[in-house]
Amino acid sequence: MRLRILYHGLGMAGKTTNLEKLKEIYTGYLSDRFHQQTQEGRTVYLDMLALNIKTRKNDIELYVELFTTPGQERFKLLRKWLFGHVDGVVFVFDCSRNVEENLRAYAELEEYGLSSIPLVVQANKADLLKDQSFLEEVRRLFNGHQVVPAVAIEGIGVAETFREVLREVLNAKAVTG
Ligand SMILES: Nc1nc2c(ncn2[C@@H]2O[C@H](COP(=O)(O)OP(=O)(O)OP(=O)(O)O)[C@@H](O)[C@H]2O)c(=O)[nH]1
Ligand SMILES: [Mg+2]
Repeated sequence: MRLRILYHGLGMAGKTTNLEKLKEIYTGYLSDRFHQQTQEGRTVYLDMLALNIKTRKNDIELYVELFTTPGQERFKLLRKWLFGHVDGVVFVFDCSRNVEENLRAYAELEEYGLSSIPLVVQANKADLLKDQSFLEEVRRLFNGHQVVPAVAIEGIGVAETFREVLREVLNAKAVTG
């Protein structure tokens, strides 16, 4: 089964960091990696990581492609294409930025018709949280979605986020056939 998962969020939210860490965690499962094009640490085009894994329950072989969207506004067309071919989304919420900014990035998903597909929220940069009640606010905002706290740069919460979105995507597939 082929699955595509998109990591979306504000520029600098930690999308690429998630893929870098997953690459380390799933070293033995790497299929390929191309299209990475960065300039001074920013994703210019897009990142992609492909994994060959098996489901634990019924041993189904999965080919999972993970993408990140570039933060820059000028890749609207690429985004439109990407967003049209996605099975699940990780919304990387940047806890070091305010809610309004993050919600603007979230609104882009709705614009592209991705609001009804499986979605997991990663509350990233949890190390920069001054106030734990902020996390509660994020949970309230995304009521109905899983919110996984993470410090992507340390690899914390990265695998949990990926497993959660995979679980939700597979559940959705099982329901829709
Ligand atoms: N403090 C902290 N910094 C983080 C964390 N995760 C990522 N960063 C840093 O945030 C910056 C941006 O991370 P990237 O992964 O490149 O972000 P991105 O979302 O891919 O950014 P664009 O490709 O420009 O959209 C880098 O300097 C990372 O080291 C985290 O959990 N905590
Ligand atoms: Mg990036």
